[in-house]
Amino acid sequence: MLSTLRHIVRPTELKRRHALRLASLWTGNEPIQQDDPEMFDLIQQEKQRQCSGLELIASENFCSRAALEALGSCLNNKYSEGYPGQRYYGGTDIIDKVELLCQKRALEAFHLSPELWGVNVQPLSGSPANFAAYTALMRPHDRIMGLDLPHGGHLTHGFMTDTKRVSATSVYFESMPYRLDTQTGLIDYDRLHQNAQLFRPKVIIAGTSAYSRLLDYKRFREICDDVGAMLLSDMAHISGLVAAQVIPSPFEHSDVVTTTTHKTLRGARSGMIFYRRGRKNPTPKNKKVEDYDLEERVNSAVFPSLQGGPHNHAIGAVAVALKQATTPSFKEYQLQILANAKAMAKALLDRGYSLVSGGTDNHLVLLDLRPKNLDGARVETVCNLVNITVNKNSVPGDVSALTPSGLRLGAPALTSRQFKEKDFESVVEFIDKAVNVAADVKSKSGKKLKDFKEFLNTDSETKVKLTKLKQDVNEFAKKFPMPGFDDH
Ligand code: DSN
Repeated sequence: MLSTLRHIVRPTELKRRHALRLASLWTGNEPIQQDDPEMFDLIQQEKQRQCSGLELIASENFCSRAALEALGSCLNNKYSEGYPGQRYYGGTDIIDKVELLCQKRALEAFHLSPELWGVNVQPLSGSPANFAAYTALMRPHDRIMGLDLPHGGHLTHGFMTDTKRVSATSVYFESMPYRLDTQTGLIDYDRLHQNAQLFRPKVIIAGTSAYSRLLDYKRFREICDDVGAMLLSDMAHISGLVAAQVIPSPFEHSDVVTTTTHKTLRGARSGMIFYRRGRKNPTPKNKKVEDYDLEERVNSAVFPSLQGGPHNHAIGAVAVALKQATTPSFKEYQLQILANAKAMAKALLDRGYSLVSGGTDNHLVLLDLRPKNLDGARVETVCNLVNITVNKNSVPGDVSALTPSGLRLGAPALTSRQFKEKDFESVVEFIDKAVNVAADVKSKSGKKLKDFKEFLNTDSETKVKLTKLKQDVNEFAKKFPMPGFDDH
């Protein structure tokens, strides 16, 4: 009996002791390759994907090595609820310096005087920054107008459908979108103005997620002044271009400016809210002499209303990127983004493609696939199989969000890999090949996206074409340098 029991208990006990021994040997200083080979392997795979593919998501970029080093630093370890000089935790003297440095660099990067602008660098990303800005500017159920998502706006700008208030912005506030003129693909400012006169919003948002033209901030300001609204500009997509002063800045005309920090700005993932300080400009309809009171409202909206401890590693890494954003090389980089986006637009037009608004003035193009009898979902699926990373996107007139007709293509990430105009012509050639595969498969498969995907995965002739295209894409992409990490 005893020996049987020993037989049952012993292996378990041995395992327990072995685990304990291993645990006692663990110091926390082991490299990830040793400590967590499974995660290490996934990271290697993702590195490979990034290095061997063509990254065209307009909101993505490759962060610098220096910023990634700050992101993966000991700054991650510190709690610091509150603001510099007024924290709810001890040991924050250095963290205070990190946050103050980030604030100072943020104002410098966007050419702002600290007398006229302040900045909160604690928002965790763009959506939290926007919701904090709304919380600062509005009471629940106050009215807001932003560009409709299917017309190029962002979810957080108040997106709702006929049957559902999708974004929390439309749940907690009353949202009325403005749209593009579907003929020109440009924002219909006249219509926005008319509707704003009726809707009387508290806040109008000048910001976009998939719009390839410049915004007329002066016009937004005039509309705001006419209807007594505040102007919030969300420059997330274009903040690098704004910092480099290669496109118009929203700051001159806005009350509040929000942004992410990892798109054209090329920093770590985070968010910022800039707010006006000092005397308000009188408007034709409001000549009262008043000072802005946004600092306290914005800061308390971020913490304690919506967030807890700031992500100090992200704030440190953003500070690094903001320093880079003041250099001549950064300006050159932003000019190259504009040149590359234009080259991509031209190459697409030369091949007979249709672009919403007919071209681009910024970092992205929005391809309308309807004339090709295709949609963004099918082309995105094919591109994915050959390591071209793009995203399907609605274009004006679309009804389905699942199979929208557009494809959004951005230049920032590949420009960070030193791609020039002629390289973007090659990129368009690869995209064109993927579109041709999509057209061929669509003509041979059933009506549904499911049928299309099944055919793609099973038809041997298509598989051969895709394998060849992927190989060509990989060979081409690997020739370019990758900032931030080594490709092995
Ligand atoms: N999701 C980002 C974009 O792709 O535009 C914005 O937050």
